[in-house]
Amino acid sequence: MQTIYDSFLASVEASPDKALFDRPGKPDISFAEARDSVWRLATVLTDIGVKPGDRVAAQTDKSPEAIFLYLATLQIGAVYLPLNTAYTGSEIDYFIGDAAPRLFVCRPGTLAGHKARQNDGLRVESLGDEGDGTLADLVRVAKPRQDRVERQMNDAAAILYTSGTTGRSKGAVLTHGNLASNTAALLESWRYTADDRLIHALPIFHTHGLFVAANMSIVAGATMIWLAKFDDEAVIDLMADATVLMGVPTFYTRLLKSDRLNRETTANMRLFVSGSAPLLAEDHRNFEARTAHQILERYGMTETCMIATNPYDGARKPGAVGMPLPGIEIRITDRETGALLPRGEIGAIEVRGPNVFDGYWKLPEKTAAEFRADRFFITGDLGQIGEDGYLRIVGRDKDLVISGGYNVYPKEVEGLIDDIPGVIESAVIGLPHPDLGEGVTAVVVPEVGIHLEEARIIAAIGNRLARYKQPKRVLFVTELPRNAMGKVQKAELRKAFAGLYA
Ligand code: MLC
Ligand code: AMP
Repeated sequence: MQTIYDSFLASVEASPDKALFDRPGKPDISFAEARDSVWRLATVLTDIGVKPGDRVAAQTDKSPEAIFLYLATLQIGAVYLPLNTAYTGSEIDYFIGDAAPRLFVCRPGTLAGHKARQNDGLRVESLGDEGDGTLADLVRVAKPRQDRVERQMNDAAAILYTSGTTGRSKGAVLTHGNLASNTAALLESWRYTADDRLIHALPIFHTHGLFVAANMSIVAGATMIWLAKFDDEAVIDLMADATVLMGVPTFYTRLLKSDRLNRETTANMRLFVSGSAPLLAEDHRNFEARTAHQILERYGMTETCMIATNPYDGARKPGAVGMPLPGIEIRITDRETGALLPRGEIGAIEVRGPNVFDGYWKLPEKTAAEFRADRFFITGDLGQIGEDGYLRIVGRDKDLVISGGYNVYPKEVEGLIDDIPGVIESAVIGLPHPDLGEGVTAVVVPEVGIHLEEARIIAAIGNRLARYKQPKRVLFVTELPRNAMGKVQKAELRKAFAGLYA
């Protein structure tokens, strides 16, 4: 098995002149041009003092240059740490404090503010999506560094932060072996080759856009048709010249709203993939009726990369996430005892394989708590394997809302709302949302005699929490439903307000 970086070099060798990035309205970037930029970036990173094992954190807009930064980081044996562009200053403070990166790359417009963080151990530079930024200036005059630092499969390649159900976000450390093995399993399962042309409309700071979509294209030697963000009409326009789309369920909900989604506009496409959140069975069926394509739903997680997929050949079943990828084991266990459950019963989904991460950054105890003694990782999802052998996810054993494919951890939002004067307590829940799958909703108990307003609650947490984590609606109640143990019954709240966004 080769690292992602070595596979990238092999793709360059195989077809140097082929486009890695096809950018509508802008010149293509070939594999060889990409390698040149990566090599010059590697020189810049080395000159800055980034050593093997050091973290390179990036909060950049989506651009080919950000992918070059990722590859150059791997080339010099450092660890890539991408950050959601929606994170606010206080969220960034936490990530930088926790991960202690050697370099933090931000957007040009935010450089002045972030420069204050620079010190002997941390360099701050900027990188824009138009070839701009202080890092891009250094790259322009740098000589290419061609050699690469040898890495083993169990060395860290990346850290992705994922929030915990308690406390702050945890950094999931992914190894070169995790990324390489998962990419190989996906290429085989989805028959992805150098002939594919992927519409890349996902953000590149999460597993889906970076370790599934981009890694697969880099390793296969395929072309990515590069969109800064998802736009349903632009995606439909591009389908005539593309073969694959990977998206979160909201992509498909929005595509279905367009009159132009039909057999003709999708005729050139061979594969539509959905993941990161449950795809509505209704959307699966409507999509097939309109286009004759069955969306292929798969299941994954930051800590495990991709776990299961519906078959490429064979039935892609609505509401199911299919079978484990090659080399990966899945089992369903009793939530409390960990005992294996008979086929068909609902229990905890556990996974083992070369895809499963190394552990949480500097948190050995939290890591240990989420693994069984035999190295199965407890996903926190609840599921069932049917007589047909397909895995179905039926719920979550973790308090988590997934809005448009982004995870929101209620505890983090509740903590901030509870600090607002006049609030006794709050419960943050996800309610069915026609566009985002789940809409983040806060149910707040004000102090007796205190009048609180929805807008004031949202404004009070506004600059401390990424926009997608903020409640779409705030509801006020006199008390929260509790069980005999005093635990807030979120299921009751979800039932009571189920129609809020209908
Ligand atoms: C944007 N907004 C969201 C949101 N995305 N609010 C809630 N949930 C979201 N997901 C807010 C913005 O802050 C803004 O608020 C308003 O909605 C419009 O912003 P926008 O930028 O125009 O939004 P849009 O482009 O329409 O984005 C929606 C989206 C995007 C669904 C296309 O969120 C997206 O690309 N999601 C993909 C997430 C993803 O890649 N997840 C994979 C995680 S990996 P306002 O109020 O300021 O207007 C993983 C593992 C696995 O989970 O299995 O893959
Ligand atoms: P993240 O922590 O962002 O990687 O999110 C991972 C979580 O997304 C999983 O634990 C699941 O709860 C959810 N998820 C991913 N893919 C699917 C899917 N196809 N169906 C349902 N839930 C999914």
